[in-house]
Amino acid sequence: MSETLIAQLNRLKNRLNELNYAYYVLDNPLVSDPQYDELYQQLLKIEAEHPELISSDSPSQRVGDQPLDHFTSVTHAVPMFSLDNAFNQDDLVDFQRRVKERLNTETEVEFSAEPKMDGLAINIRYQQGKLFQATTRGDGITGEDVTHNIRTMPSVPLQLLGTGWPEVLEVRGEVFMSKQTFNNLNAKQAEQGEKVFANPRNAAAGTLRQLDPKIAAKRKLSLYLYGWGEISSDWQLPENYYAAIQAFKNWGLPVNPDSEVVIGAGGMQAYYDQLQQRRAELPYEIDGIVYKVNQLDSHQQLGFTAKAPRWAIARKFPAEEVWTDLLDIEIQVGRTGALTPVARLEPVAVGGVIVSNATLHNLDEIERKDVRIGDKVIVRRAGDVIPEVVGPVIAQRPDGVRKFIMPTTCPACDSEVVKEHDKAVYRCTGGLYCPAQRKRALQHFVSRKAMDIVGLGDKLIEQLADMDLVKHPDDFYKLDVETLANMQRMAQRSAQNVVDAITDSKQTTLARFIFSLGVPEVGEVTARNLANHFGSLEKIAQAQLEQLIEVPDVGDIVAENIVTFFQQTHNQEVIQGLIDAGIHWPAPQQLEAVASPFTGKVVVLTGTLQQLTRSDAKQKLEALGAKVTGSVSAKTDFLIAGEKAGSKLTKAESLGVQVLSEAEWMEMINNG
Ligand code: JCF
Repeated sequence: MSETLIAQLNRLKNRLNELNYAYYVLDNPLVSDPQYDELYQQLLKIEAEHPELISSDSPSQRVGDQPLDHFTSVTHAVPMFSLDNAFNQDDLVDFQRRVKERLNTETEVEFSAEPKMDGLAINIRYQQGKLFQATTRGDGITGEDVTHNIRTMPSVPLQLLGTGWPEVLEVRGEVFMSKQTFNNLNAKQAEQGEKVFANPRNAAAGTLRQLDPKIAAKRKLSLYLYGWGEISSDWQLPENYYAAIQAFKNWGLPVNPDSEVVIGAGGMQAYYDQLQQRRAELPYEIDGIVYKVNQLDSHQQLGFTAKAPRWAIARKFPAEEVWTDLLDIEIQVGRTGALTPVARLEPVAVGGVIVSNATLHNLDEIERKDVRIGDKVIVRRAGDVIPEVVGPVIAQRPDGVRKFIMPTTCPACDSEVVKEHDKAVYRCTGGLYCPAQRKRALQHFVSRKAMDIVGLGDKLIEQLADMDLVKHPDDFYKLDVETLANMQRMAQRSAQNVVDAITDSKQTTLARFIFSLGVPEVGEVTARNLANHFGSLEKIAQAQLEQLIEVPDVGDIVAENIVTFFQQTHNQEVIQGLIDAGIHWPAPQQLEAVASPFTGKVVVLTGTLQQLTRSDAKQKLEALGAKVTGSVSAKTDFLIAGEKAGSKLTKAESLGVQVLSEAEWMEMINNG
């Protein structure tokens, strides 16, 4: 065997390991995907020609050929503990007080703070720098050997990088599935008629529980390390926890980039606040924050209770997923007649609010999830997302549950219900005859991004519509203070405020007016594009299909909807009524005239702005000819970062995207 071939093979393996580390752990790719593939192919070629040179730490050996036929139990060298919980700031203040007392100190304690990953705890043992065994936490004393699955995870090194690692190194962390991977996986599972997972945690658990490593290899699990088990005495732990974790990172092991060192209860609270804010936009799910005393000799002094270390605590976020009873399924009729099944729930706290209704989307979803009336169901509310029913808890299904049946006539107007061709949507055919559709159209008309009439709430509109005082949007402008003051929960003063708001709304923009009409599938952006393109209501109303599809965002179906809408005598009458009531807007500005540093640029907004709302800022940028998008990529020209900007800012900086503060942006507009 030639020495040079072995040397060449080792060089390739080392290079691939390094590139893998840069990509998966540092999140900072050094080469393009094809360049990586090319090197990998070279490795495969040599190994194919010389199978005797294949070693278990080769990047080609992540996925074993044969499924296991059973799992093996493994007793942990050092038990795996869980954590005590804190549910509010007071609990954290208490925690620090206890720590200070036991350490006999008066000074504020330094803590490491890290997101608490919602996944599964794992122990990974390296011997002589090579991945030896990976085990689940199990009951903390014994777990199961899942080495075959952990090996497939690209972020887990088969061979530690660098030098100086101990002979035996056990690292501990959380295996999880990113939100993105989870969504892709479920979409694929559904498409193939396979089981969909309730949440990323279950998907990760289901994946680790597979005997065949090919499944884990396909599902892209992730790992962040947060601790250690046995470590041989040839390596000296650093002075603090945070530094120990960073040492792991330098050996090629993945650690959470969002962890920080904070001081005292105040520091813990500040970290909680900022992470809570970013929770929805984090790429992974978390159920709280873990704080650990940073100084490692203090860990010795503090020790353990029966089940958890005294030097650590988990501050829980409000649960985003809870179980409750599904009392009934009712039908809600939307603005365009779509029938949406809505779950009536036994009220329950989820994501920090009390929820008693949740969407079930459509009949297909109900059937796919097999949700039945009377079931115990999993309810989810993440960030600002509308609460939804994830699925039934089959193990707790009571006797006598019944299946939901889609009505054949509209519950609001008795008109026939039709199923839309090729879609999951059922629709009431009642149109504006249907009181439910009328109410939704009225609510849309006054909504914030439409005519923005504050004070005309949903309940008030329901009453006005039920009493036939308002049938169509133009009727709002005929309301007087007396009529409104007679409504439930209204007084003279609030009635006057509503009338004032209605009057104020008469001065608007063409884009808002178009949007408020509620033409099917004409949203805020399309309405603005129509207004900019045509410049006047008459031109839009008279436009032919061919002219309409020239407008950005407008396709065949939307164009058809627009033509049909303006052809209907009834709609023409309502529009005339609104114009007669005095609704007006300024003539549109000539868009071509505004040339600015933002013309033709792709801009992303993030963080909290001080001078403008997010939607006004977006409008302003668009008026300057910019395209405003939601996420940062290599195509982004500018990121405008308000206060508390988070991951978008980090990403922009790593991509070299120009970042502007709100003030810098304003200055550019004013001078440019
Ligand atoms: O992210 C987690 N779920 C997590 C769990 C983080 C930690 O730092 C932990 C943990 C469980 C036990 N630390 C311990 C000691």
